[in-house]
Amino acid sequence: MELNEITITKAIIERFSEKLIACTEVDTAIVGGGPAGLVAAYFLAKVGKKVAIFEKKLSIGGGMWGGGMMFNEIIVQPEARELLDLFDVRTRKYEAGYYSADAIEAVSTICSYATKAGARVFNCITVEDVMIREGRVIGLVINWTPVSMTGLHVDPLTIAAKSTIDATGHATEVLRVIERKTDIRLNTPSGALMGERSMWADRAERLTLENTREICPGVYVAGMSANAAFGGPRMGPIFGGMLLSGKKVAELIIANG
Ligand code: 48H
Repeated sequence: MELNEITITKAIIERFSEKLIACTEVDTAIVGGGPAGLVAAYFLAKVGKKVAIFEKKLSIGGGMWGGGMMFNEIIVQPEARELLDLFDVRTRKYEAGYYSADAIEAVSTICSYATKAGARVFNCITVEDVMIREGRVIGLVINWTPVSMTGLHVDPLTIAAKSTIDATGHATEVLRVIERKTDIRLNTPSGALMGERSMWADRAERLTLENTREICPGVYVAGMSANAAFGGPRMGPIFGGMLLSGKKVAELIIANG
């Protein structure tokens, strides 16, 4: 059989369109495919929720690929190691309370679990705005990342979501849009984004979990974004809080129906 380039082209266009159309209305839209977003996607998809991750970069994994300062190893605490066990990511004890894992194995394996559980990942798509009805976020406004990178004037498309997770890391991009463009008050002590504080790993890891919650109607915050939203410190290249936050946010969404 001779390969036909046009058949390949049609197959890609049709298959991608099917995938995107199927995700124009989802149970949960996850903004950001870093560790928190990927873990949340897995736990939601596993119980049958329709989940789509929108990731602005070409690759998923966020800040986890680079470990600490591009030394591509991550460190996790015993509680998070159990989660890595569940994902079949191999860990090695460094000393009591500290386990290491290969960052590349962690990202690729967790993503594999999430997609095989049914979560869809749309890379190269930036969430640039939200849709609001009666004080609630009911969906997202998306566009190709190269559109914003090149400054092209191209109008976006929209996705309806019963719930949204801001898992955009340090940037808190969804919350920034909500703060800038809507009258919605965030569920933080100040009612606004409080901003990330300087490094304090122990406190930061605890606060990441505590601050993983619904931050305004329809929007949950997870991972580094939770620290930045609630004024928590950063923690450096320890990833247990990110992974456990992804699990917690999925559990909250499942509990809220
Ligand atoms: C689509 C977007 C948008 C947008 C951003 O940064 P991440 O890895 O986030 P987490 O919270 O899963 O993990 C944080 C961790 O990687 C980290 O940075 C740590 C532990 N830092 C400690 C320290 O002290 O520095 O992933 C977020 C993802 C990225 O891939 C972005 O490209 C993506 O979100 N993203 N995707 N639309 N508007 N904004």
